Amino acid sequence: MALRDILILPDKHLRLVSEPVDRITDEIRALVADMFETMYEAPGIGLAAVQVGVPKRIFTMDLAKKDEEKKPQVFINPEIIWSSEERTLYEEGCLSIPEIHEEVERPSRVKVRYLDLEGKPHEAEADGLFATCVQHEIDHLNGVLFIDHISKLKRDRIVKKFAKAAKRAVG
Ligand code: K1U
Ligand code: ZN
Repeated sequence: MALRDILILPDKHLRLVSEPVDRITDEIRALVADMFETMYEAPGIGLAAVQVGVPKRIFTMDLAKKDEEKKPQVFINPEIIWSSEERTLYEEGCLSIPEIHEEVERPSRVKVRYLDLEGKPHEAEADGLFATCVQHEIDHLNGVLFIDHISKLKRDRIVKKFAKAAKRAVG
């Protein structure tokens, strides 16, 4: 297992549309193990493969609270097959946009279809933070960031701030 670097805005790879996984190989299993290590170390509650530079339709998630046992979950080729009309506001963060938190409105409940690491199909009905996190991560697989759901004014400010920091980092 190894820690991988998390791509930070404005890295253009974050805008790639990830490709479906056609076969679960040892390489995919190693990637997932590295994603869990990277997500726990960050720390985060979710991580999409594209955030570590691998544009494949995979994300990891663990919504267990600090005092609870770890509950690692992996979603391969996830698809939202139903969304509620009802919408909820949640203050989101993103490991690729550190220290920025903004309220995002999304469907309150979704049904998600996905494969596990054995290639077995599953369907889950999600609400609360589970629903928010699934939608945030599937957005990553489509090259969408949570700042795309906020006002243009706020988004432009955030993008400018990160572009400036990236420029400073290269000297
Ligand atoms: O995809 C990511 O960038 C991970 C992101 C997931 C997420 C957070 C909030 C709403 C929707 C999706 C994070 O994990 S940001 C860090 C975070 O939320 C957190 C970190 C430690 C403890 C609790 C939460
Ligand atoms: Zn994110």
